[in-house]
Amino acid sequence: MDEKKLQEELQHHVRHTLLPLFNRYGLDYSDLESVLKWKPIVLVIGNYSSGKSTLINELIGQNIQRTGQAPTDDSFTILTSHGRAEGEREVPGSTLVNDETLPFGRFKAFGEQFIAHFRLKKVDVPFLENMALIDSPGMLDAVTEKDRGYDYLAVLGEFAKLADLVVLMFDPHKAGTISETYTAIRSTLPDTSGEDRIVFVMSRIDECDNLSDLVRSYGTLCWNLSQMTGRKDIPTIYVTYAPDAAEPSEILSVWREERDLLKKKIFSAPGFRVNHILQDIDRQVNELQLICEAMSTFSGMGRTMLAGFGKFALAAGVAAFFLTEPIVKALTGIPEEPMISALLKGTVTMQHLWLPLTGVAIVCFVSWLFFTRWSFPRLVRKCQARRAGLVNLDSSYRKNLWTKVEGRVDALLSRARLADLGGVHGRNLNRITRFLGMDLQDYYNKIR
Ligand SMILES: Nc1nc2c(ncn2[C@@H]2O[C@H](COP(=O)(O)OP(=O)(O)OP(=O)(O)O)[C@@H](O)[C@H]2O)c(=O)[nH]1
Ligand SMILES: [Mg+2]
Repeated sequence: MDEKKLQEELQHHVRHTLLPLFNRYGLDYSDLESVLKWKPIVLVIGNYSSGKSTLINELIGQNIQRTGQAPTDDSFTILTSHGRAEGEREVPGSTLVNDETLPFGRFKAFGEQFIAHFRLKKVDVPFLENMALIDSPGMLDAVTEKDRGYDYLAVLGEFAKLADLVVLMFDPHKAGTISETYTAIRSTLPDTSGEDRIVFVMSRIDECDNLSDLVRSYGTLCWNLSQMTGRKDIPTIYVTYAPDAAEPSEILSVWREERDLLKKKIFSAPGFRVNHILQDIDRQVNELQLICEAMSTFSGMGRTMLAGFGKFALAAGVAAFFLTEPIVKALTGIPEEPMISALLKGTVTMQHLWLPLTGVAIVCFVSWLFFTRWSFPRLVRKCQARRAGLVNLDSSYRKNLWTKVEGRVDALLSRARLADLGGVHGRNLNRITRFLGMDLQDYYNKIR
């Protein structure tokens, strides 16, 4: 199936089936909305002077991005065929973050300094019609937010959420020793982008004096990566060089194929888009399911309690119906003719009934007051205190998601009303479970 059509179909499905539920449970779905909004994105990040802009220029076939040996570029630049108006070659950040049709509205929060370092360049090459490349300022050592004027790593994280492929570049001189790179790999990227979306690249290999120098640099990068990712298995690292900048040599001819693989991977990014969207939907709907499951368990507990309380109130009501009158009569001497004797004579009128019914009404009122003012708030407090017990946390995946949503559950519980004891959460849970089990699976099958 055509990827673009599938994306539209998904967008429609999400809007109609899921958004009302996200709203109902107050779950932020702006990440998902942003991803659904626009075209596939490849984000190129890495050390300063690792060859990011050179690679982008090569892919595009034009010298569009400035390159240089020192930290050269301090802007995030989107390169795509998109243009707001005909003839407009460059769109400033202020326009990008205010354009509803683009997924960059959230970047406004990073402030003026960031917006001044954000832009879109319109490039008329066919492959950029259905995708966008993002060039980024190089990662540096010993910089603070103050130096950059905005939170660079947070910005990187936001772009990584949108990107279908994150190309992370190193060069042999600084094979993974830059502090911003360390933080990006250690925390920013794992939180925002799936592991399968990150491509590690060692560029500028022509600058290695010989093969053993190259092997040493490669080994250093592997070692540093394993330290940074905390994983024992080393991910694939593509090795590459820029043909225009490199002196031709025998070593390079061996790596030509690998360069081609990297380029192929980048050009095939639009193919990962639907998978990326499905992964995001999967994660967000699983979060929603956890919240709904917690609320459904809570409402089940509330209903059980209400049923028990109902039985008690019924028994108390029956007792009140028959006992109110004798008690009042014993205390005050009225009424003259008790309801029971009128009942036996078959002469019962409203006059005989008002006292027993008042007794029943008082019991109902007191029971209701007791339930709403004491039992229900107590149940809410109990569920808030032991909220992890409301859901099934049988896998580390669910435990991870739970840490993200338990605050939301707490907030929903603190606003719980008696209406929450109806079947609405159970029905919503069924809808969500059906979506995850059937609809989403169907979409996964379509892209296989
Ligand atoms: N020898 C050689 N030089 C390269 C290669 N790739 C890039 N260069 C050079 O390295 C320098 C840095 O390249 P850029 O593309 O500007 O690097 P960058 O990662 O965009 O750098 P910043 O934008 O500053 O972060 C430039 O002078 C390029 O000509 C390569 O494969 N081999
Ligand atoms: Mg650059």
